[in-house]
Amino acid sequence: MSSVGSADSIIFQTPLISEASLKVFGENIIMAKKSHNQSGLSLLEIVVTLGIFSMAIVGVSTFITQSYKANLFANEQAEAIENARTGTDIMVKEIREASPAENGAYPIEVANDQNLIFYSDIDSDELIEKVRYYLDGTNLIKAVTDPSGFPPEYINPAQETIISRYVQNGTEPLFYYYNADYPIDTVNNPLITPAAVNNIRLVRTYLKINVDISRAPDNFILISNSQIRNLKDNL
Ligand SMILES: [Ca+2]
Repeated sequence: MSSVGSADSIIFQTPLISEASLKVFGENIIMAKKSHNQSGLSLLEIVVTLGIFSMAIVGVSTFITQSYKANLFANEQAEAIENARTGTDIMVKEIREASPAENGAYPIEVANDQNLIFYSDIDSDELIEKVRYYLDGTNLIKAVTDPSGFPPEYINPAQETIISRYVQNGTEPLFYYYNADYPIDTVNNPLITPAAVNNIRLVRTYLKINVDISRAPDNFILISNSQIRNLKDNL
């Protein structure tokens, strides 16, 4: 009996231990499986997330770079236009005040497409300077020669300054010249260059400004007119 009993108890006890052990073991397996499955999914998720994140970073970087470039172009273009505008305003006033030179020369000496030489008191010191505006590549240059000696001569070295950069006229004229019959006379105007200086009454400056030649649609055109006061026919 006891043996049976013990056998029973053995029989009885063994399943108890086995069941518990199996349960724990089974849970461990399930947990291990779960754990294994979780780590697998996480790795996949990490890869996918990293992929998406990388694409997002590239996208954001590209956007920021393009925005920065666009902004940089806009700022540089605005600055170039402002400089050209300021330079042109001064140039227009100086051309308007063109006067006979200290040595008696005619107010305008050379009137070509991209080269204008005239005389004007540009610094209000009651002496007439010789002024030259010309295009050198994409730079609009101003060259000023002070008179000296007696009788006065214009033999001093010219003081050159860059008035405007990024002038993209290429071969297009920087200056157009008009006679006293403009705007009625549209046949002879603008005058053929080099213009006969005696016929000039009005000078039109034409600047095409662009800091980046590859962005031609963004050309900024600056046009100004100078009616030369001392050459008006009614004086
Ligand atoms: Ca002067």
